[in-house]
Amino acid sequence: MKKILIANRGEIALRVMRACKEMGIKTVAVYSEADANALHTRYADEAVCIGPPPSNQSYLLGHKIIEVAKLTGADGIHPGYGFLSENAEFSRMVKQAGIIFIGPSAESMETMGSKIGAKQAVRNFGVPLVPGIDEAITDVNEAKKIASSIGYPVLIKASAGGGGKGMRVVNAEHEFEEQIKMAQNEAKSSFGDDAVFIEKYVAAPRHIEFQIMADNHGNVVHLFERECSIQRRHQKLVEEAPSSVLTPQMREEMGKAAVNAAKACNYSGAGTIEFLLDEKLNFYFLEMNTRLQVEHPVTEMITGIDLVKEQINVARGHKLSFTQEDLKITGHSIELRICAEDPANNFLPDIGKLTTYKIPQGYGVRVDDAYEQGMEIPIQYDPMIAKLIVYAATREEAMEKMIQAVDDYHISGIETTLSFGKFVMRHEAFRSGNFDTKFIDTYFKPEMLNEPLDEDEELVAALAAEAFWSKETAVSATTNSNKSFSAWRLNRRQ
Ligand code: MV4
Repeated sequence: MKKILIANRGEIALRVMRACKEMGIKTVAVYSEADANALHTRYADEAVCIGPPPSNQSYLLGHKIIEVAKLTGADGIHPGYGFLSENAEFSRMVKQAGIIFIGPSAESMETMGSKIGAKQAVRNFGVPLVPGIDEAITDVNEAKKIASSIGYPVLIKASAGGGGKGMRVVNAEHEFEEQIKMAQNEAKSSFGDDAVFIEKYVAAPRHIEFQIMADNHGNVVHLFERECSIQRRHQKLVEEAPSSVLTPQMREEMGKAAVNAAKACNYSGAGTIEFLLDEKLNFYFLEMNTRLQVEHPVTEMITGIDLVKEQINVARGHKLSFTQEDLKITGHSIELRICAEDPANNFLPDIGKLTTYKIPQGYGVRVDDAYEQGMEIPIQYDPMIAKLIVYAATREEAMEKMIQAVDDYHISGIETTLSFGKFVMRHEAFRSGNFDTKFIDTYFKPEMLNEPLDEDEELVAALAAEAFWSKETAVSATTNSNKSFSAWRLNRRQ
């Protein structure tokens, strides 16, 4: 493979391009009109506009992307995450065009894309499942009997659902029949597939996922776990590796189950097996993601493996460059997703112009981003603007490093989740490792973001406020004057 088209944008496009450049592989960027000046467009060796800003008129147009790959002579396509990264039809089209799709086969994607299909595939491979039914419900009375046998509350899930969509908790038998019918209707209208199944509801689970790498020579390894329980409405905000609750024995057991789940679908490339961990530390298979994930850097930091380079080498037919025995956890890594969202305003998107954008630096500080000072955050795409990743010898040091890196990250012009990251790092529940997927609902309130200012900060805030208000007064008194007063001059006692 001598030239790769990156069918994505933002930080992941740059991330993949950097790996390509280090490998001496040429890169092709595709971009929408909204990304004409984007960094990934400038960083690639070649860049081709594929349409107007809406994703369904640009980054989701598989046939157009393949056409650009042919025109530029790209012999590989890397889909990144999101967009077409788990689209089996696209990976087939790429293969039919004689181009290498850097990812798993269409068959693996399809097996794991259906929650019922994924459970049926892994259940005979020693992968523990949540007690429930692994078939689409056709007979409500039969399902009701099984729900009673596993015990309420139960969870109704849409097989084609994902990210929490299409889930309903049923607390008692008398609700069951109506909830099943509503779940089937909702699944039909949302996903075009009314297949639903039930599972025992695992209250307040932790979300632990295992990174998998598989080559086309029968080698399948896990690269340990990531803790992803700090989520808001199924959107991860803070991830770390390793988890603070896994014992070496649990890690070995879950790692084996993850490898077996990958083998169950003849997996190739980078993938992630998601587990639920209940309060008794029992783990259950949740689903498999057949793509490189946003949070892959924390795994890279504790293993020293460049996952994108491994993906490319697997796609070009190489064996994995390491065995399971070669892999060790060294240190601890934490990632904070920096999103253009206002945590003080229910995390609502807050896009705009980056009037200030200065990233932190230093030993063990990594920023995967895609913006420069002065750039506008386009409204059409995901509000994540960067990932702040820190690495240190211990979890305690990594938390302190994250706090310092957040303080050294200067963004103005938009609100971001930086302050939320600091709130998490300083919270006792997180610091002690005693948290689950309900952390934000349980502990976070917007007023907690206004950390008390220290004395100097108080003074500066007071001076700035006086400068502002006295300027207001001065301007109203000298509306005809076109003199510009510096804030300090305005600040002089009148
Ligand atoms: C569950 C569950 C409790 N019990 N399944 C959420 C999204 C989808 N990936 C599966 N999810 C869940 N499935 C059973 N049987 C709780 C969740 C869940 C969750 C899981 C992982 C991370 C965050 C979550 C937030 C809410 C609910």
